[in-house]
Amino acid sequence: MSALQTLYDLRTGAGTGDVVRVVRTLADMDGHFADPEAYQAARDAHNPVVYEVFWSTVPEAEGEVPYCTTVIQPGVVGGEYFMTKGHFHSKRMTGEVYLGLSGSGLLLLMDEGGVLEVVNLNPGVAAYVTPGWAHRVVNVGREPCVFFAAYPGDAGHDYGSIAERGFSQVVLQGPVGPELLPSPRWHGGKAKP
Ligand code: PAN
Ligand code: ZN
Repeated sequence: MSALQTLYDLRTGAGTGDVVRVVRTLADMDGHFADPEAYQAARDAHNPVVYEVFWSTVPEAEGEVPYCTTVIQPGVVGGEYFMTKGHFHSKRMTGEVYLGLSGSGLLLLMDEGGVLEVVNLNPGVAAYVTPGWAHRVVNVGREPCVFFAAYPGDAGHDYGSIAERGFSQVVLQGPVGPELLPSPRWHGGKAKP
């Protein structure tokens, strides 16, 4: 046995030690935002970092429990908040635990039929991702949104169906706060009212 250890800064989410940093910029998120023109303009202008993941080096294998922190920057594209890509687990009946560390996020949970549930992922909130449900976090605050996650090593990440259809609802900046609206890609219409 070799003891893996990571030191996480609980405010910034940055990890050191046995950790791999993965950066997702806007260019890595083609097709994920509801407004293609706004997306292209922001990507071509300055291609900001949307989120980073500080992944443990725990193997992605049965019996293992990989973990990571995710740091989502504040920002919007066409009024839609920065967010993670989101995914189903390839091995559908595997769950996950998220723990909010800093900032304010919305955890979107969606079943295969598009039924959506929302959890406020604030600091201290341990949110359970039920097996079979896709999951995405949206940063609805003005500071980076930071959370910790741990999941079964054989879960696998299925990004394909989300890249194809997205989630059934999008989270847009409204006059008094975040608003959930039907996604144009699920419902064949416009996201903006
Ligand atoms: C998380 C996510 C992490 C990044 O560790 O992988 O927050 O989000 P995306 O994977 O959607 O880009 C997790 O849910 N792992 O299973
Ligand atoms: Zn997951």
